[in-house]
Amino acid sequence: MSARGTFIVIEGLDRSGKSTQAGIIHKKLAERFGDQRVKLIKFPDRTTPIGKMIDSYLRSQSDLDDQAIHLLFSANRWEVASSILSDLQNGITIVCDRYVYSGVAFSASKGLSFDWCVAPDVGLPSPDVVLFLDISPEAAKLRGGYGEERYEKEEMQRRVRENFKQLGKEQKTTKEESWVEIDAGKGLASVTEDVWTAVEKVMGQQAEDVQKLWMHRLKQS
Ligand code: DGP
Repeated sequence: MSARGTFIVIEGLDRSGKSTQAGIIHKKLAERFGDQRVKLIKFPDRTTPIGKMIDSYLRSQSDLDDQAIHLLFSANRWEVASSILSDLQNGITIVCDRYVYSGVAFSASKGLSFDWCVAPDVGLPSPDVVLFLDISPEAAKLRGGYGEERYEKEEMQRRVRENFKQLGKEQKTTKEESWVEIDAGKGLASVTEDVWTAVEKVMGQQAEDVQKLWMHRLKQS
């Protein structure tokens, strides 16, 4: 068993149930290990100055070039990279609602190249597991609230889903971090069970050192 915390990332389309599942995992882990040993974080973090710019963009109150908003999303992760690292090293498990995979999947769906999208996030703390909550855009659309923000359009979500799947394929090839696809179109209890099974499998199994994400991509270019 590793003494450091486990870094658990939850990803998926809008309305896939990510935030609900992140909350449930956080609660269950806190019950098991204590409140002080588990943290729930979320990207974008809309509370920081960069996060406020992102929030304004997502609510269509401001416009930015696709490249500029992509870099802001990445900077929003880098703002807390060192605190993620020190928490993990101090034995705190982190449950993270969205991470770099959203960064690539959403921006690439606007036509930016995959390699360009990946680059700013290279070197961030690498998750120990990515739980990808997979749902069809049609099913997601039927869930409440869809359509309020900039990216919540069926055609865009379709491209985002394909990009997530491409990222999953690449993760499986490189085996850099473990990628678990979960059918999020099922009922809440069933999704919760699948998510929890995946979490239990990885808890405490990680290497002692937190890896830097996607470094091999940098060396290739
Ligand atoms: P949320 O607060 O989880 O509902 O996410 C807000 C929206 O922003 C959602 O449509 C997904 C999108 N998003 C999240 N992270 C990124 C990112 O890093 N880059 C881009 N382009 N979009 C993102």
